[in-house]
Amino acid sequence: MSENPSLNVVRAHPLCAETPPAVLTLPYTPAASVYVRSNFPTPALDASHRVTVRGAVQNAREFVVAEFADWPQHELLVTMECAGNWRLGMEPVPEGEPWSWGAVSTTRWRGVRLADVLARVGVQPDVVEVVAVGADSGPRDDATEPGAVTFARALPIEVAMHPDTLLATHMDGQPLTPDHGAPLRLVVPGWYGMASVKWVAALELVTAPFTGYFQRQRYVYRTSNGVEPVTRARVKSFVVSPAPNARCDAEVMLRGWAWSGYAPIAEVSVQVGDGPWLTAALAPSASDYAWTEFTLSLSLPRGTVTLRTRARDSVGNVQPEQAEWNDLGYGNNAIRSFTLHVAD
Ligand SMILES: Nc1nc2c(c(=O)[nH]1)N[C@H]1C(S)=C(S)[C@@H](COP(=O)(O)O)O[C@H]1N2
Ligand SMILES: [Mo]
Repeated sequence: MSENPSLNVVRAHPLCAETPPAVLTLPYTPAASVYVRSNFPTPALDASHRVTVRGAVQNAREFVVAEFADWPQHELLVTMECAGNWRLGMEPVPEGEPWSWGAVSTTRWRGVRLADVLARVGVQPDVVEVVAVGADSGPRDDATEPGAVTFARALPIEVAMHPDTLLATHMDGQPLTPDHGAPLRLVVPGWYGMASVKWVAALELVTAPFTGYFQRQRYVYRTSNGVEPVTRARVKSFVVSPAPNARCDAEVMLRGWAWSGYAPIAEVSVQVGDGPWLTAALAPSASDYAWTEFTLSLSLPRGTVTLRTRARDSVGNVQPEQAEWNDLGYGNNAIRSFTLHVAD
């Protein structure tokens, strides 16, 4: 995998790999370059794989993944980001995978609605969450307790029932690859990636909040103020062209992406040096859940110039100056500064 130019490998086993910077310039990430984040070895499953739906339901039952091909299909273009993306930008760098900027991709996911599956089994009225259980497991990485854990994450019932929450069988028009969760994965648009459970083996409807390892010990914001679950993707922006650290002419067209899991992007501003914040132009976004392109033409001073971009969404979330530091290094959406070398 390490020679694969389509991905920048952060760790080979289990595979954790970033979308390379050159590929992040594209509006849609080609399938081979969609970032990968796996906690455990990839399970080998095929379309004969069965998914059990159980817990607080009228009729517990199994579905063979192949049968979903006959159900109504839904396809969505989604920007998915790992909650640990840009962990390396935190000071000091917290424990965890050393992600730079590329644990984010934008691709088309197709499959059935989770709500359609839940309708078939009948949701009992007191259900609060749907726990998606993966087919992957392994040792816990905090070493406080021995024994294996299975990847499992809970979704509030109203998010599980949302018409855009998918059980996906396809990515970019092709059946899912093993690394991306074949044959069936959740896709929860707007949420950081951990919610989009791969290799779904069971869906468990529960009447009390789930307290599994990946719900309470991992994918939580752990600070001196307590523990909060990681949920939606925080508002973020970054420039893809010219590439950070590139040489460029004084007259440049700056281009980048902005997204928020809470609401559409309302504004992106750009600062050159310590000058005023300038408002970038926003392109119409290709989907409610895909990143928004911003552009700004600038006349830069010669020499090495520092620039910053700051996005705001339509419910008022703004990128902060400083990342909110947390033990596990999630949700780093601080304003990012970068330099350009402007030719004479
Ligand atoms: N079963 C399972 N699902 C999982 C994971 C995992 O390790 N096991 N990783 C999660 C995390 S942290 C992210 S960011 C996304 C990444 O999805 P991708 O590898 O298809 O990009 O998958 C999520 N779903
Ligand atoms: Mo992640």
